Amino acid sequence: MLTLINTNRMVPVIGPIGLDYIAGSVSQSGIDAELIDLAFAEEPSEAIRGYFSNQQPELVGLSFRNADDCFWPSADWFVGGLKETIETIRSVTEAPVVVGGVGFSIFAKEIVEYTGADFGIRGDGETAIVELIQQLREGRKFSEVPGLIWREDGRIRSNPAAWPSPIRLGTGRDFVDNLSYFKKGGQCGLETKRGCNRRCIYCADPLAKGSELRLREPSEVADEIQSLLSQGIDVLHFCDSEFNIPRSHAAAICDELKRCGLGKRIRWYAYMSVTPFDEELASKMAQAGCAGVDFTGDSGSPAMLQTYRQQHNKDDLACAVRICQANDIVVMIDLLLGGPGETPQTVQETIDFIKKINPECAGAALGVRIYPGTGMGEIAAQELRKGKDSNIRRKYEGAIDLLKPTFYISDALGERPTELVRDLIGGDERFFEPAVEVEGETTEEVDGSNYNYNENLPLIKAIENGARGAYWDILRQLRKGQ
Ligand code: B12
Repeated sequence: MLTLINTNRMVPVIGPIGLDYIAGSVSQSGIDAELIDLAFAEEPSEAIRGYFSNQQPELVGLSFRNADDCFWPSADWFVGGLKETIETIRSVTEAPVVVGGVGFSIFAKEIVEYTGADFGIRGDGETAIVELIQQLREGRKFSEVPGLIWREDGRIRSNPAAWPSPIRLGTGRDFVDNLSYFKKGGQCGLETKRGCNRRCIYCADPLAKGSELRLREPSEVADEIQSLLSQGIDVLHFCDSEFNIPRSHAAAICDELKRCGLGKRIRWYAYMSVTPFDEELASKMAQAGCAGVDFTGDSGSPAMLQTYRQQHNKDDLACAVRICQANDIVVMIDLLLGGPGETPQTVQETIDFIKKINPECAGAALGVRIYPGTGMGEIAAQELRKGKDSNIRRKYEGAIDLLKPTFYISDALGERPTELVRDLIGGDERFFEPAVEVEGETTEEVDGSNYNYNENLPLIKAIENGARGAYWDILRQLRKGQ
């Protein structure tokens, strides 16, 4: 028997959809699985001790979604908590522990090392965990388990990431209490594909999901939506890195949802790249139930778009906003301010441009989380080799350790970059602003003006009061209503 544990206690709660998919695959292989959901536990260590007082599984699998909240200056870090959870598990069971999840996969070896876990699986969990259980039962040929990280002869060994292609996922979605997540988290996730073939310098998605696009059959996605609908869930968030890459698949998904009559029964949101996008796709999306899109806009400065290795230009972004609005799709633009070469002028250029193209809202995130194995990781390493650390922001002491929240904010923005950005925004309510530290607290705890979803109290309250949808859309409406 396999015991799966959701370790993500961030609120508003987001369902551990990876565990739903994994449980589907494990049960198809004839292995029983049970869930300890720490998101809903009052006292996590009590919940763990209580469970193991009368259960002895053959393997304990922990899902680790967020290594940190990726938000400066909050910089909330969760790997320390994961280590404590593993220590608690060790004190009550001899069963081996395996960790997986996006946050895990970005830092796989480092996390196995830091937390003392027996195993980790980098990449997709569905087939890898079944193979691990089989190898634990007989053979112990760990080199045959896709994506596995394990200890052998005092060192850590690893197999290539588990990114099977094509992917076929279970559609039952009945392992996790999705309805409770929906009521407390306002939306429910599902995927239409995995992987991203773009090379944006800051993005960790290719580390966790691979650079190959691994598509799901549209009919499988529609079946999954039917399962969620039958559980009472009708507001969804596609969990693809970018829904419209490739465009043909996005269009095929929309066609299928329309064909099944789902477009009128659900509302959904997605992350999207600014290109490829056009009238026809927007119209298909609207007919398939799309309520809103969060574009990876990044910047309104051509120089910064090039630095980030974006494929779109300013005109594409302006055009994408117009097309959405013509199709009643609400638009959020995610900005990434403070990257290499950012200056007060490029920030001003971006903010002025966003004001002009007038999306419903824009997130002005300041500070780029630096991940090892990305373009940002290389830039930061090069600067550090030259003895330059003035662009690096962090809250921890000692040597720079990218496992811990480490950000890049161009020093050209001066001593008080947050104030600079907020001044340029000038109180324009379409923008979610970077948070300012107020006596050790960040402003989201004070006035809810930013869009860190970690402990976002106004958001939690709105969902309790019945709000549903993407968080930026709920926050946007809250502000309008004020
Ligand atoms: C969609 C999304 C969102 C949506 C979620 C909508 C929803 N209803 O689900 C929203 C907008 C709400 C969101 C919010 C946040 N997100 Co987000 N999100 C994503 C995204 C794009 C997809 C996540 C997902 O669900 N994937 C699909 C599932 C099925 O995949 P999975 O969880 O990885 O599971 C698979 C494997 O990892 C593995 N696995 C999982 N568990 C286990 C367990 C075991 C034992 C094993 C063996 C394997 C295994 O198998 C699974 C199936 O193959 C990812 C990036 C990405 N492309 O993955 C970022 C991402 C996870 N988010 C991230 C962050 C930071 C956040 C926020 C903290 C941001 C913030 N400050 O507000 C919040 C956290 C919210 C919360 N309560 O947890 C970061 C985490 C990075 C990090 N440093 O750890 C990511 C990686 C984006 C990024 N590159 O920065 N997010």
